[in-house]
Amino acid sequence: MTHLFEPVQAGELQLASRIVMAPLTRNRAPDALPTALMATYYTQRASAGLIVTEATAISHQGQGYADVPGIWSDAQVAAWKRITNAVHGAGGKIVVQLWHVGRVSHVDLQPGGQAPVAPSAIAAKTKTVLIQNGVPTFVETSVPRALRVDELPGIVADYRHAARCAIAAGFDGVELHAANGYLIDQFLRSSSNRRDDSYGGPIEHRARLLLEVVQAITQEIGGGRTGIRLSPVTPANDVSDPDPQQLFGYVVSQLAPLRLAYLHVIEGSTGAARDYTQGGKPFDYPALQDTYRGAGGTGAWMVNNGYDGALAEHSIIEGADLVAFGKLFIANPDLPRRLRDGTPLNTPDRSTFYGGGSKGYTDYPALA
Ligand code: 8OZ
Repeated sequence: MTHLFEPVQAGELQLASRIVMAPLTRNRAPDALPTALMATYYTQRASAGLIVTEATAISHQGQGYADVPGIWSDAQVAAWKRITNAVHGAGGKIVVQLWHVGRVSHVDLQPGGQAPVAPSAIAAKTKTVLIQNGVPTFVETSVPRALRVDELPGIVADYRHAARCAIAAGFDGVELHAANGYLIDQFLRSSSNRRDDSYGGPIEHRARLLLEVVQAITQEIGGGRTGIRLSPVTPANDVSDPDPQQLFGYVVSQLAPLRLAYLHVIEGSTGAARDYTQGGKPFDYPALQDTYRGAGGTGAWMVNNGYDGALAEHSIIEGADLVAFGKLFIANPDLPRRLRDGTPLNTPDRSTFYGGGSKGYTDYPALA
């Protein structure tokens, strides 16, 4: 495990190793406010080269699950500041993942009980979680309404505002969540985007919202503090596209000039098969990276999905710059040390992934 422990520069982020804590939804922020327990959880994991926070809503409308945090209000900024201070005090680096769920929501989570918003009025065949009488309960997502074109500048402005809040809260940067079938990915993929205006139809139209959002964020905080997460073939949250290679090749070529800190690519089906494909042929990730580099992209290349230490080491040798670990970081607060020393890993407990308190959150043992 030598390569994983080399320092690396990702835009303006100077990282002590290639080991990243992946964004992980944990549903422990009632009223969308980060808590002291979350500070403990993240600080325990500060030996990561970089922490990406759990997906964090940019606005009330961007919320889609019970007890996920937000980053749009002064109270949220103050609460996150305690977390970034604690992580920095422990020598870590942390960026916040900026999230708008689009149609993956429920009227009970939306302002005024309104319908969630989406590129088109097509419901996602997927579930979300509400707290009903104190009990986390899976429910079907609500049928969304299609966003009017004159509403899109407001959404871009919400992302920009959240990026400003992130810096005010002391984050080292932000990661734009453009993956896993949430709002930006709903615009990208043709199954969820049936628009016939300048935001739907050809690839260049479907990528427009993503590019406007990245431009707004980078204007606000600089490309060197901005990363982006993509999932070219995941079926998560009921999205698909017949030609992901073309679609995401276009996206990364357009991102190349923005001098982003990193591109974070989920390989295969999120949290599941790495060899999952859409569009009838295997997705060529090295070709995607070549397209980005060929277009002048300088950001670090971060890979994710089902990595263990050996596969991670191999991927760095093959040209990845960073590897994000999810479930392994849930169960092993000192994951970098365990990977370095070859120490056995704790096993994650799925029953405590979403919601609850310290059990399965801050009580996994670290080595003495
Ligand atoms: C698991 C449960 C809820 C949300 C993602 C933000 O898939 C999520 C998520 C994961 O990106």
